[in-house]
Amino acid sequence: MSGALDIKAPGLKGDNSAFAFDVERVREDFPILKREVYGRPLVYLDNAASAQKPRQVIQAMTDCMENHYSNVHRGVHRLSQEATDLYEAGRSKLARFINAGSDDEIVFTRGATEAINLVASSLGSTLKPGDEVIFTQMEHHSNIVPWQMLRDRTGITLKAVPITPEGELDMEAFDELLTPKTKLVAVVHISNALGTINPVKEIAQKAHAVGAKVLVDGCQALPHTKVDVRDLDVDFYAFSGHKMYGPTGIGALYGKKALLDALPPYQGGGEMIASVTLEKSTFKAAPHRFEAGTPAIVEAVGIGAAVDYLNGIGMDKVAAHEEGLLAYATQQLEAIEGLTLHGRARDKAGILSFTLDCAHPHDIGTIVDRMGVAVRAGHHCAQPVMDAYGVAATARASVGLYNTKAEIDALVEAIKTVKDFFG
Ligand code: 7TS
Repeated sequence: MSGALDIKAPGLKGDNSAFAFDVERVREDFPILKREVYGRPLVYLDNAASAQKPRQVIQAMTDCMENHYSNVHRGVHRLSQEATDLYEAGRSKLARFINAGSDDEIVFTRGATEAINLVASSLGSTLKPGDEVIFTQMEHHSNIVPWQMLRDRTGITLKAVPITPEGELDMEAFDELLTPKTKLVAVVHISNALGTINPVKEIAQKAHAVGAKVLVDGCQALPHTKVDVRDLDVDFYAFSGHKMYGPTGIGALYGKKALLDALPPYQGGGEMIASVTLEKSTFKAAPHRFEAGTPAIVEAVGIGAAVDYLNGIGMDKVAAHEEGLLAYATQQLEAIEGLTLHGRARDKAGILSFTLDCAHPHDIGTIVDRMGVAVRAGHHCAQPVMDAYGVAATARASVGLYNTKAEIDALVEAIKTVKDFFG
């Protein structure tokens, strides 16, 4: 196929972004997309919950386990050195992917949830009653609950930025909430429930002007768009591997080096110490001071392979493909009578939350599943968003780089079947 995408095999580096985006070629990389569900081709539109894995990621992890596996950072033997090199290479790839200042600014965690809890625990231990943390009504529960738990432990004050009917952050309200008492602003980059892309660069500038730090939950952003943490000038950036075509069990916290080094450790144990006596311990510098115990070694290799994979395509091409799908899906869904789309931000990613006036979201999810279409139904761990729209739940289709217009058509057909069933 002339001009077609040539995704490289694992281990081979190179930027293929000069090639055209050929979605059929991309789909070949994802073995699971060949399977059927209830006798119909799988249409996977639940990428915001977790994305499928290309064989390049699967093979890189298998290769690590078959040929290079050992514990890391502690062995003098050959395999331990190879495993350590592979593990650290995963860190380097992530650092370059988000344009961190150095590899030391990437702390491996279990995922975004643990990355946020790390900040809430470590930075949280430096806060005092009267200090304020601002989050937003658009957060996933993982960027709400840790702050409420911290408030209950320390007596800090929490403030929430409301959202507009279109599903954007109310920036005037944000300006009013922000004061010299604000120590941290915790905000989602792209909302998992609405698809809204938030102005995190502007938020960071404003927060820094009052001396506050900024933590961005980038879970939904990294798989879909180019992220440059230094251009955004955020202090912390949290994300998960499994949403960016990598494995579960790994993610990372980006943090500015000076900030990470100044924070107390999160968990204690092996590998994070400089020295231990029965009386006291001293700790390594970041990132190792935050990585107690044996880490997710094979998964670090997998997330590195996912970065190679995305770089091989080019994030500009991924974003453009998904923008096309979003525009098409929005147009198609809007044409369905009785369907309400929730979240109409001007700057939006490929997430379509909707309700039907004739059917509950769980019924929508169950019936479209019988037609091979996987969407999520529920509150999407964003109950305050549901409250804002006065609904208990929505059905949500979320696109990934391998989705096609034909799959959007399949979704639309499936929704029409739901309407016929209940209508
Ligand atoms: N932040 C956002 C914006 C998310 O979408 C999610 C997961 C998380 C944090 C938590 O990520 P984890 O990997 O630590 O669990 N979101 C979803 C979702 O939308 N449906 O299932 C999980």
